[in-house]
Amino acid sequence: MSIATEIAKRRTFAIISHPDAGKTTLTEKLLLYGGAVQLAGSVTARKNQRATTSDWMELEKKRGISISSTVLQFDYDGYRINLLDTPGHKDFSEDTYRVLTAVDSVVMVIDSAKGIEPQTRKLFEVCRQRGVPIFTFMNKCDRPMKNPLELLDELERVLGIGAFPVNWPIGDGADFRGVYDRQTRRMHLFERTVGGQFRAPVSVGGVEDPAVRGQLDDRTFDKTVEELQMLEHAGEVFDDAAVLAGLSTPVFFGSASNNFGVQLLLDGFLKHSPPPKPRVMAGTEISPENPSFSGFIFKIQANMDPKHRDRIAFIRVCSGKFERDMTVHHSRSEKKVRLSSSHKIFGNERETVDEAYPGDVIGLVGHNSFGIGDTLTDDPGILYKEIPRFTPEAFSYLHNPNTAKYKQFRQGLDQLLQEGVIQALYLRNSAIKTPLLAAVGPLQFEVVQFRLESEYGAESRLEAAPWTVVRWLPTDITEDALDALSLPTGSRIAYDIGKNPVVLFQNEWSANYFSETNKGMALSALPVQTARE
Ligand SMILES: Nc1nc2c(ncn2[C@@H]2O[C@H](COP(=O)(O)OP(=O)(O)OP(=O)(O)O)[C@@H](O)[C@H]2O)c(=O)[nH]1
Ligand SMILES: [Mg+2]
Repeated sequence: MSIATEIAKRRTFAIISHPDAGKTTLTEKLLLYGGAVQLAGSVTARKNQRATTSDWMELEKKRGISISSTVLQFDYDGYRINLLDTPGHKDFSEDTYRVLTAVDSVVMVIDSAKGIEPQTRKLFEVCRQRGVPIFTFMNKCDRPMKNPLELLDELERVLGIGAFPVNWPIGDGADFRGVYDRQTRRMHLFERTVGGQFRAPVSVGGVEDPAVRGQLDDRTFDKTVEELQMLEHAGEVFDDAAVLAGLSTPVFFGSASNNFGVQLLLDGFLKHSPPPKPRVMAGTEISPENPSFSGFIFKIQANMDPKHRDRIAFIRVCSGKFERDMTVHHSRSEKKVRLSSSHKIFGNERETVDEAYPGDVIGLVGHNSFGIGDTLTDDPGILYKEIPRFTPEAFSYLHNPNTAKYKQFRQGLDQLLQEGVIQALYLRNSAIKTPLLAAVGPLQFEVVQFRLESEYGAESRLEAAPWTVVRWLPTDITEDALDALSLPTGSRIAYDIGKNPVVLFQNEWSANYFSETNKGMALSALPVQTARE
């Protein structure tokens, strides 16, 4: 098969939303269509515990939330689908944002009882900035929900995106009867069954068909007919170009936990979502058909499978063809590396993969020098700069209470630093060698402690640190200039892992005061990327 054919059948997307809207549940149900029924449960380890359940999934199970993104690849209806389930909690949003750099479209899940929630809104903004097409799934229709017209209105009002309902819910909560497909004019009846099976669609000319009419009480019927007429009257048509430009979102209603409306979503998504697009690099476009292989690492995770205590670097292929055992240029080390251990990933399961094409996400094992954001390519002229950086807002010391286990403690911490779970800072002129951890949110500290203990057998103790704001100083600042800075009370100078100087402030006010008293000293809220010698 030609590379163009391979590219055309790839669909790479992320599922995003506020915590608890049902992303992981939806992911699991989508897998049923990829013939992955027996494995579907491995995504939600907290629901179906499997023998291979890894430790970090153990933590997810305990807390009932996703703490890290999951990669799944499967085939459906002639497509090769790369699906990424993301965590909704804002403390883990760095991982989610990195995933968004690796996908070509997203499915935004909304809890129909709650509407647009804050985290959904933030993630949406990132997608809009990147021009990523968005498909919307209004979930939990089996529970009392907001008026569907109001939900559409929220999309338009709160997010400022046009909304086109592809299907429409009939009733809700205990009275939820199914969805009406506005394009095929077919009604899909919902039946509550254990295990979330669904009944085959009933084909009708319209809701007035007696077979369907008989299923609905007068109130539900009247309401549905009225709503559908209103939608028709609005006269909006499905606009593919607007969807691809991220200006309009196709909306599907359903219930993930009941596996209802999931196939309609999947089929509608595949029909309208884009295959891999060219990537822009320093103003030039790298087309997926470019004969040179290229891709970038957007995620690193160790110890996913307790049976193989190793480290996987996830790469999104952007151009050319990947072949196992190929030798490529690694941007960070500027060295040639041979990629011999490549895997197709399915949750925490893996399988050797011999070739991959643009759009594919594959896992590379056994390269400790790989870092998040690195480019791997045949053509050293290609360098992707896709990975966003975040400002930490939570700070805490991490003590090692057991000196006999220092090695394990250090090894585990270094791994977690490489995964980008947290950053480490070291106070200047300090005798204390305890690492000061910095993270986007405090739940990450809990993840660090849990993983240190379960994966490295190292205990740790957290101690609150008094800062809430960090700012990077110019990298070329001299030690004398650092001595000369006038620091507000309670502020400290520290170094990041690349030995770049930063200032820690107790609050925003103190950071502003510093800028006033140290005129001309530029502070950056984003971590600088260069490492000082
Ligand atoms: N009633 C009902 N409950 C649902 C539905 N879909 C998901 N849930 C429940 O909602 C809860 C959250 O589901 P998850 O799939 O874990 O949510 P999530 O979006 O992955 O959450 P995070 O990953 O933590 O952001 C679980 O208890 C699900 O069983 C649905 O269609 N109807
Ligand atoms: Mg989840």
